[in-house]
Amino acid sequence: MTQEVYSICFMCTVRCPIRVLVDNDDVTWIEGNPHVPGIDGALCAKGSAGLALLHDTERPQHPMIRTGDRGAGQWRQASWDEALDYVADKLKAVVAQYGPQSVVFGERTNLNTHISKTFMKALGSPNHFTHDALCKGSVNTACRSLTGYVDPQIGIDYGNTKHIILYGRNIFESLEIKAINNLMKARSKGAKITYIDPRYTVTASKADRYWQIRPGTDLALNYALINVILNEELLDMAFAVRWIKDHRQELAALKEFVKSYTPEWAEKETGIPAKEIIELAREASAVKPAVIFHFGYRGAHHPNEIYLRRSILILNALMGSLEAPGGLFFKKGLKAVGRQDVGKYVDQDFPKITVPRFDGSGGSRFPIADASHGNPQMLAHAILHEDPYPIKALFINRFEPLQSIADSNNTRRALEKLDLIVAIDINFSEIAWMSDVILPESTYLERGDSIQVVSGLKPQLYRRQPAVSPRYDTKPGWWILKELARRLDIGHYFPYETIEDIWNFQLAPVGVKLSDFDKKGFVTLAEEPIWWDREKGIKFNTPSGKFEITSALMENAGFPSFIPYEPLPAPPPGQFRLLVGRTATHTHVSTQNNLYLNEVCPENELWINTAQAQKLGIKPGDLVEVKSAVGSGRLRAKVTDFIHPEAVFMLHGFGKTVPAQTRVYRKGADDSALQENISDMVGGSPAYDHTLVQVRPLA
Ligand SMILES: Nc1nc2c(c(=O)[nH]1)N[C@H]1C(S)=C(S)[C@@H](COP(=O)(O)OP(=O)(O)OC[C@H]3O[C@@H](n4cnc5c(=O)[nH]c(N)nc54)[C@H](O)[C@@H]3O)O[C@H]1N2
Ligand SMILES: Nc1nc2c(c(=O)[nH]1)N[C@H]1C(S)=C(S)[C@@H](COP(=O)(O)OP(=O)(O)OC[C@H]3O[C@@H](n4cnc5c(=O)[nH]c(N)nc54)[C@H](O)[C@@H]3O)O[C@H]1N2
Ligand code: SF4
Ligand SMILES: [Mo]
Repeated sequence: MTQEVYSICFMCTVRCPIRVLVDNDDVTWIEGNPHVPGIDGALCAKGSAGLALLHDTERPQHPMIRTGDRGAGQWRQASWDEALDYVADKLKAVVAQYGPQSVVFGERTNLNTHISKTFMKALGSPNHFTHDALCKGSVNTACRSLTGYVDPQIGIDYGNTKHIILYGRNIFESLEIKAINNLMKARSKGAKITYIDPRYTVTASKADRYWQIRPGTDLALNYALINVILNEELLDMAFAVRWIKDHRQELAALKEFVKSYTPEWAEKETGIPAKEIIELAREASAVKPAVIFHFGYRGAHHPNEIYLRRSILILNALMGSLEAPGGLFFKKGLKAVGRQDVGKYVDQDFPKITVPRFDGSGGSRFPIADASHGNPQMLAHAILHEDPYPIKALFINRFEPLQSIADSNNTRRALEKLDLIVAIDINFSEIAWMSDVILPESTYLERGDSIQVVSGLKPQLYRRQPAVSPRYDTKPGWWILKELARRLDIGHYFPYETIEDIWNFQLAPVGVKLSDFDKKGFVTLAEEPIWWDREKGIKFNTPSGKFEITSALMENAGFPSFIPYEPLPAPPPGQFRLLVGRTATHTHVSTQNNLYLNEVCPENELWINTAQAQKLGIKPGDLVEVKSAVGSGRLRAKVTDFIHPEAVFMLHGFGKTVPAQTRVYRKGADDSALQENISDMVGGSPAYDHTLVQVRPLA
């Protein structure tokens, strides 16, 4: 008989709710949860390819202990007891000699992050980091500097917008199902899309206005937009008076600051006609506050990124589009509906940790970056230079330091120095292949995870539950960490045996029962959307309780709230800015070897402008070498007018070196081997789009 299991997709970290059909302990069908508005049964290509992941024979099938040199691919099969004893013994030796701070734990934020953090706190190390800074650290800091909230606490009301402006937010390829379903609904009601990117993407093809901006010049565009809005008095004055701190002085100072940044000036910098910049300002203002200037995630990463993200958020404030239908809103959590938060093991009492973090996050190096996530781009530096102290052991869970941190050759050199590398993974990733022990996790279809709280206009709870039993000798991450903790005599911080124990512990304070999830796979805690009163009730979380154009967070740390525009020099002849991004059919670096997805997109290509390719003698499909100051790669050329002449582009996540991933082995090039490890030291993001590369045809 067919069973129906409601769960949560994990082919990427968007975590769409799913319904899985199961026959004889095998998955026969996966679809979006039809009960969830905005999902309406939809699933993306990656979500459907969960079936191929489940049955993949090219994933680790049992614990493995390295027998040959690091990265040589020589392993012996081990039982869980043996592998965990091995890790615990090594870890004890490292801690005894170098102290607990010499252990670093890196992971992609996931539902069990409260358990991983518990592990590190119990061990006595401050060095847990997540991927966050690599994804959107400067967005996080920009949001905090102006509103007091981090970006995950700010929602976007796609469904009711009348105009959305996207700066390299390639939303129809780098997608989230709910967001694009809602945006398509808004579009059918007449909403406009303006898309800005040096590269013509699928999103560009759906936009009403597309600007092929010169790479790295979005800040010039925004200063000019602010100039027009203030000079033509296009702003939402009622909102400004009520919610912008010291609005009179701040708006006057802002007007003065942008005085020389006219649309005509911006045209020279960006390549966008002045007339069109003025038109956008007027069009956006005409539908305010139902307008969204999307703060973006990954487009335009340069060392001054924080100022770009801040300028985007300031445009929203000028349009009054904060806590406005069709604009941005502040997400409401469990407290907003009078409930307590879900239980988290990390909220227990731990011995105090006084050593600083290894990455200088929230401290000496990145004073205002979000230290609850850290700055993983410092990993190689900290290991190689023992700065601020020796790092000797690395735990990696659901994260790929060898492809997700810029300058992977340097990361590889640093990892060589470690006494212990442990990878909890579902694939033979680059890091798994380089580790000493692989602890294979069961896939999301074979395991349950901690409860997911989805804050928003209506706070909701979701649950990932196992749809089928594990195909191989794999275990859930929460089990692995508990078993390891037990061997390190810190097991009492992990008071659970089963996933049901975890769920019950988490739900007890909320007053929700497990059976409440049975009918539809989720629990909604509000009947109607919760909006704060725009007159009286917006709870900005800044020191002033208002939107802070001059930011206390930035100024108190010695950073100016604004910087004069500094032109990004055009690349010298024969060189290009290397831009990177995602495709709809792959997740970052995880799915390239997936049987189905590999068939759709088996390798990456180098997008290069037609005129530039001609100058270099490159024809479509030619093999080219791309070289930066730190690395090189080879891939085929895609010669196209759809990219700005100053830039080249490649998809992230290819150029893999692990032979066990046979479908993708050595296909295409790895962007992380080319990118220089440069950061926005204020915001915290790496400047992934800043590197210059040379391109030459290979005979
Ligand atoms: N299919 C799929 N969807 C995903 C993901 C995935 O892995 N696969 N990952 C999810 C995650 S974690 C994230 S962070 C988001 C990322 O979503 P996006 O932020 O939309 O990220 P990218 O795909 O990296 O696209 C970045 C775009 O920015 C452009 N760009 C580069 N430089 C500039 C510039 O100077 N100015 C402008 N205006 N544009 C520029 C690039 O050409 C590229 O098209 O996607 C999410 N959705
Ligand atoms: N060079 C470069 N670096 C980047 C980016 C870029 O465009 N270029 N993009 C940045 C962005 S936006 C982001 S969000 C980050 C993402 O960085 P990552 O989180 O590193 O990337 P992912 O591909 O999401 O996942 C990485 C690892 O998780 C493993 N994995 C997948 N599912 C599971 C699971 O269920 N359990 C376990 N244990 N492991 C699992 C995969 O096998 C893979 O090894 O990268 C950032 N870094
Ligand atoms: S966007 Fe696709 S892969 Fe990501 S969680 Fe949703 S369905 Fe799964
Ligand atoms: Mo991301």
